[in-house]
Amino acid sequence: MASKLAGGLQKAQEAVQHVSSKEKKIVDLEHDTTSLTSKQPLTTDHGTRIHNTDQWLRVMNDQRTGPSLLEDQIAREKITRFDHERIPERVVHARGTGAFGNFKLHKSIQDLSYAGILNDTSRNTPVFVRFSTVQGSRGSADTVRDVRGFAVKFYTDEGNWDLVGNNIPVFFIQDAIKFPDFVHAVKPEPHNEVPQGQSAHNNFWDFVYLHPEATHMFMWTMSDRAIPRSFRMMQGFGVNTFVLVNKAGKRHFVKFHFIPQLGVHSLVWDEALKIAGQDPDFHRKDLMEAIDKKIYPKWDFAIQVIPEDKQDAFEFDVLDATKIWPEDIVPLQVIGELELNRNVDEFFPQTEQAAFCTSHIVPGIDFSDDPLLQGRNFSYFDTQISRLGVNWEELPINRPVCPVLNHNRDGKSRHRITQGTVNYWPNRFQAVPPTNATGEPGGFQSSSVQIGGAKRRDLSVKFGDHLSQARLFYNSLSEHEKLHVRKALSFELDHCNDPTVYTRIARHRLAEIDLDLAQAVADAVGAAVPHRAMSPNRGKKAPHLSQTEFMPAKPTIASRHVAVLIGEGFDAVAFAGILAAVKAANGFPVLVGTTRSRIYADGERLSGKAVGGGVVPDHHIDGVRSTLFDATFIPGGPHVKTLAQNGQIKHWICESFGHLKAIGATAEAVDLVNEALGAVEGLQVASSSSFEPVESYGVVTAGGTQKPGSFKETANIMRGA
Ligand code: HDE
Repeated sequence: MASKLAGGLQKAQEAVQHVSSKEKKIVDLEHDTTSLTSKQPLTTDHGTRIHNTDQWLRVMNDQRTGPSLLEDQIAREKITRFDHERIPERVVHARGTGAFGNFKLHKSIQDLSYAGILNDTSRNTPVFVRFSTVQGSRGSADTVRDVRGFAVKFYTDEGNWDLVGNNIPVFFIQDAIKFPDFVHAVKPEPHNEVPQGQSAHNNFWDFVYLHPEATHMFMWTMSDRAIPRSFRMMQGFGVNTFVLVNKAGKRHFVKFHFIPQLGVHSLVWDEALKIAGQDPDFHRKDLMEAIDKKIYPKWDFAIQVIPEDKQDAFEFDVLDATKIWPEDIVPLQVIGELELNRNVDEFFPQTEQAAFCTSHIVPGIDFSDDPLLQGRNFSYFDTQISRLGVNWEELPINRPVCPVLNHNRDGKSRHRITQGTVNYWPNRFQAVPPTNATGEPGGFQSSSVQIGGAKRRDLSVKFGDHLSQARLFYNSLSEHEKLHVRKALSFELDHCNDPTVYTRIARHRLAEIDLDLAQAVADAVGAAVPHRAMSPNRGKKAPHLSQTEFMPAKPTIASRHVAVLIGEGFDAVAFAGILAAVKAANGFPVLVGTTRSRIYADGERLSGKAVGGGVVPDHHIDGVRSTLFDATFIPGGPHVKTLAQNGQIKHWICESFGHLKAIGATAEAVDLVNEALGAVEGLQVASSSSFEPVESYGVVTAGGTQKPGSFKETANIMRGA
C-alpha cells in the first residue's frame, strides 16, 4: 500500500502538476488563499457566523452598563487570538521584504552539475526572494548602513534549493562558532538596547578590531554597497563556497552571483539618513511599486568555478568566506536570469513565515567544507523551529512544489495527513528507494570525498591572511567611493565614545590598509594620527570591486521617480512634454504641487473660472522631500513666482543638487534654480535662449523662447498624469 498525501495539500499538489512551471508556486498557494469580499459574512475560527463583533456580551439594564461576561466565546476568541499574534522576529535579518518571481536557465552546465535547475534550459523555476537588513529589528528603517540579505528560495522539481546570500560577497568571520559573538557585538548594546539599525557603536568596532578577519568585510560595509538605492539595484552573492557535482561524480567548487540588470546604485549617506526618518519603508515600497507597475527587476545569474584539484592553487583558501575569488583569476560565467514579478498577498503568512535554510540543496549541488557554511547548515533549520515550530516546512510559503513523502511525523501544528498503517522505513508495504526515469539512482547523494586529519580547533594557514583583500578592495574603488569610505568610517567612529575603540581602528587597523585613509579618519575622529603604514599596500587592484563598473548596458531611467514641481499657472507644454518623456522611458513621474487640490496650468483659469481640466498632484510640497526622488523637473510659467516664495522649494533644489541628482528647468524656472543654487553654492547654471536643452553642473535647462502651445493640445497627456 502506497502512502498518500491527503486533504488540501494533496489537491494543491495535483493542481500544481497541471500548470506551467512558472505558475506552480502561485497555484500551490491558491489553495490556502481566501479573499475578503463585502458579501462574505464574518465567522468564528470554527466557522460559525458571527452576529455581533462590536459589543462584548454583558449584563445590562437601561441605566447601567454591567460586567462583561466570560461566557462570551466570540469576544474571548477574538482577544485570545490577538494576544498571540506575535512570533519571535528573526534573530538577525529581522527587517525585510519579499516577492515572487522565476528563474530561467540560459546555458546548461551539465558538464559541471546534474542539478535539473542547472541543466534544463526549458524550465521556469518559481522563486521567492527575501531582501533584508541585518542589524535592526523588524520595525527598523530600510536605508540604514548595513549588509542586505538576498535570500532566494528556488522551488525546483527536485525540491527546494535555498540560496541564502547577501549583497556583499564576503563575511565578518571565518568560523560559524563566532557568529553569536559577532551578532551580540553588532546588535544594540546589552545595557541600554542602543543603537537601532546601526553598527556605529563601541561594541561593533571593538569586535572587529579584535577580529582582524573582519577587516575585509568592514571595508565593504563602509562602502556605498551598504546603502543601496534599491533592492533592485544591488548584487547578490551566495558568499559561501558550494560544490557542483556532475553525473560522473566530478566536483567543482562554485560561488553564486546575481548581477542586477539595472546596474548597482547607491544612495549618498545624507540621503540615507534623511530617508530613514522621512520614509522608513523606502526600499520595501520601491520593490512593491516597481512590480505593481510591471517594471520587473531582473538579475543575471552567474557562477565562478574552480575544479576540485585546483583547491590549493590560489593565494587565498577557496573555503574562506572572508575572501572573494578575484574575477581576473576566476572568471564569472553568466548562465541564467532571475526575475521578480509578483508581490505577496499578505505579509505575515508569506514574507514573515518564509524560512530559508542553507542545508536545503538539490541533487547535483553539494556542500564544501567552508567552515562558515558548515555551521550555517546547523543554525538555519534550528532557528526556524524556535520561530515557526517543527513543522515549519509545511507552511504554504515554505512547502515544495514537488511531492513530499517521508516518516517524519507529528510535532506541533502538523498539517500533512499520511494514509497507511506504518510510519517507519523499511516497511512491508513500500517499494525500494526510487530510481529516476533513466534507471540511475535518483535523489540526493552526498559526493564521496576522501578526508583525513587530526581533530583540532583550528583553520588552515591561508585563512590567516586578513589584509591583502581588504587592501585589494580599497585600491579598486574609484576616488569618490574612497571618499565615501573615509566619511563612513569617520561617521561610525564618531559615534564610538571609547577612545580605545576609535584609536585602535583608526591608528592601527586602517593604517594596515591605507595610510592616507588612516590619517584622515584619525584626524576626523580625534585619534592620534599614525605616521607610517603598518604594512605595505602594494596597490594591487581587481576588476568588478568598484560598483561604478556595474552600469546597465544602456543608461535608463526606468522605474526612477521624477518629481515635477508645480503651482497655479505652470506651463502646460513643458509639463506635458516631460510627463510624456518620462513615461515613454518607463520612469515614474510624480506631481508635487503647492497643494494637493486641483492645480490649473497657465491659461486654464480665466477671470477666476476654470476653462481647462487642471491636474491633481500626487503630493503637496510639505508632504514629501527631494530625497525620495531621483530627479526633479520644474516647468516654466507664472507659477514660478509662487514657487520662488516657498523656502521649502528652494531647499528642495539645493538638496537635490547636493545629492547629485538631475534637475531640469525651463523658461522662468531656470531663474528659480539659479536663485536657489546661487544663494547656497554660488553657482549660475547656463541656459539657452532657444528651447534647446543645455546642461551645466548636471542641471539641464532650456531657455525662455518656447514654441507657443496651447494647453488643449497637451490636455490628454495631462489627464494621464
Ligand atoms: Fe545567516 N542567519 N548566519 N548569514 N542569514 C540567519 O536564520 C547564521 C551568514 C543570511 O530572509 C538566521 O532564518 C550563522 C552569512 C540571510 O529569512 C540564522 C552564520 C550570510 C538571512 C542565521 C550566518 C547570511 C540570514 C536568522 C555564520 C550570507 C535572512 C533567521 C556561520 C551568505 C534569511 C533565520 C531570511 C538569517 C545564522 C552567516 C545570510 C540565525 C550561524 C555568511 C540573508 O539562522
